[in-house]
Amino acid sequence: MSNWKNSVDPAVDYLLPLAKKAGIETTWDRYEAMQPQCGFGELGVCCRICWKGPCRIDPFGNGPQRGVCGADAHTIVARNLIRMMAAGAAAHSDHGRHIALTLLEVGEGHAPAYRIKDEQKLRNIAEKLNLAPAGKDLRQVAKEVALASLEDYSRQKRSIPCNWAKATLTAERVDKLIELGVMPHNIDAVIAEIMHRTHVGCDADAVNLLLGGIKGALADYTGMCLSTELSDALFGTPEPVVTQANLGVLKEDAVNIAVHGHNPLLSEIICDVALKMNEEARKAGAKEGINVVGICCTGNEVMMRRGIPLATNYLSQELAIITGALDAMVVDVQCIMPALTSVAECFHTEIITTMAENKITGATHIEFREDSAVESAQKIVELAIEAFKKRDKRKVNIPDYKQTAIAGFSAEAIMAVLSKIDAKDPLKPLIDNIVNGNIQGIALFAGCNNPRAIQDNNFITIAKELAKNNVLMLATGCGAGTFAKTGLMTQEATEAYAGESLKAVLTAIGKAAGLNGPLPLVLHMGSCVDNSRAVSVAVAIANKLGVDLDKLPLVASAPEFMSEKAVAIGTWAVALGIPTHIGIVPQIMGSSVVVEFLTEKAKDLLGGYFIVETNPEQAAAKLVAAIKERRKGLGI
Ligand code: XCC
Ligand code: SF4
Repeated sequence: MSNWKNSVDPAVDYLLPLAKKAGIETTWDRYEAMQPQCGFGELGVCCRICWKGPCRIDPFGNGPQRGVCGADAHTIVARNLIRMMAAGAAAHSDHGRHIALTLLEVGEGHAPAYRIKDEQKLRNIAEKLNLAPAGKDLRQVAKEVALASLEDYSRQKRSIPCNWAKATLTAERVDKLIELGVMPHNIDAVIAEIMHRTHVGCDADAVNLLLGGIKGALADYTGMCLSTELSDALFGTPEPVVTQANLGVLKEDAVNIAVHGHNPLLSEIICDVALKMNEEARKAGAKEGINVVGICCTGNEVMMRRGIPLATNYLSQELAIITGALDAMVVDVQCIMPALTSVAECFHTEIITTMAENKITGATHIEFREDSAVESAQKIVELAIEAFKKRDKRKVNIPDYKQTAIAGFSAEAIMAVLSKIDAKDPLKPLIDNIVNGNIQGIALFAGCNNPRAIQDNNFITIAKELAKNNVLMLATGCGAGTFAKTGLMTQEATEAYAGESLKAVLTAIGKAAGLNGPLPLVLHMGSCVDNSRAVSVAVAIANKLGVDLDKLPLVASAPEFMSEKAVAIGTWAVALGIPTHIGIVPQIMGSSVVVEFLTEKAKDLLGGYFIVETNPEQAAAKLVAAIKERRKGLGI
């Protein structure tokens, strides 16, 4: 792979040769060693669902066309795909359950480490869920909201939709999803149903399987949505905050602790505890005390709520250790490379797992429980300080790369900014500018990195192209990480890359909001679960215009996706009516039925559809075309 560039991140470029020299393997080495990857797997035509298999379908038509049980390529591809959606939904909604249970504890007065930081948000949620919060005591409201959320995991009546899905989408969309039989009634039941219908000898109709998958993806949406909103009630609704991103945020003279994973329940407490333990760190010789930094979506969570700097995004997580300056990496759930402990063996870094269901061999496990969150956090910080004492100064190589990033554009924050222009009707300036074409449309960037693409390159290339075409951009997850690391979440980026009319609008709004210049080119909306924030903005616009989501000039892109969660997110975006680009060829190409359904038929059924395009320039062109088509449909 000598001509292949691994990443456009300069910090990665700086550290990879050092890793190579030291004989430390990274994800890119393992990716290279894995070539060529299995062609059957790439097409999705390998089935391991029962032990009569594994079975694989010959894509050229010469060998077997059916598995031992008789399943054809379409059934096999569809089953594999919707199991991924179920896993994605399980991940997001288990995270959501954890937050909802904590909120319940707060309501019942059992979780002293937590409190309701944003009372107004909690009351707004209660309104949305029709819980009539007026006059009720805050703890009572917390309890009722938690129970209404947990109902979405336990309701048995199939005819009653999930509270959160119903309360957060347009009425027209809710009706459509119910009519198609894809509206979830119970997140857990829908996930179980996917596992059931894909068991050997069950659903063998590819389209019916895909509809089951779409229901699972909408269960994923439900879990993400409640996860985001309840986290805001507990930890505060994000507001714009200026911070920094990339590995240069690590400090030579500090105890560096990275929080990595997804769930803010522990990382929030670690941030609180770290503030109180600076003196201990200084006593151990760290002149600058404790420096907490983030990785992946835990990083996004604490970045947007607290301005904690973001060290890096998914694909370069190992490199945080290779700087030699990271004293502890605290991980919770999802997207944590099992390789971390092997890399850490070459350094003094403590890898600390915290969740009973997520351990890594070779890591130190400090179990996190809501009722003893502060004690766990203290132990973790103490361990980091101990590790710092063992740091080998000769191995420290902190890349001198970091960029300013403005994070924290929750839907509420966007409304607050817009209300500076029109307090009575905050959406009006945005909608007026969409209608008059100053803003051509809105694009949401989501998803991961994948070594199948040059790290961050697809995100950056597409964003610059869309900016030129006056598209307003939002980002979450590791996509947000990319933009933060590369300086595209700054006012300067707006000056440099936005098309004239977009620049004028962002400047007018930014100035009205007292920012002394434009809004950043890409608005940071948060972590993966926070994709639901983009939906709430879109739903507000759709309701105001009196149209459904599939009429809006709104597109989504996951140009470097890899996780099952991203498969679920992409699918619900399509189900909500959004043209959704993916920049990695999905493992479905072995079935013409599945491909055709997701890229074409879905459009008639749901309004949304997948666009598969690995070339970022062409992807941008296709996204712009999708936006133009929508504008035409609206007659604007
Ligand atoms: Fe994971 Fe959320 Fe993907 Fe990043 S973007 S690699 S899922 S951390 Ni959601
Ligand atoms: Fe083979 Fe059918 Fe078993 Fe899959 S379910 S492994 S196709 S026999």
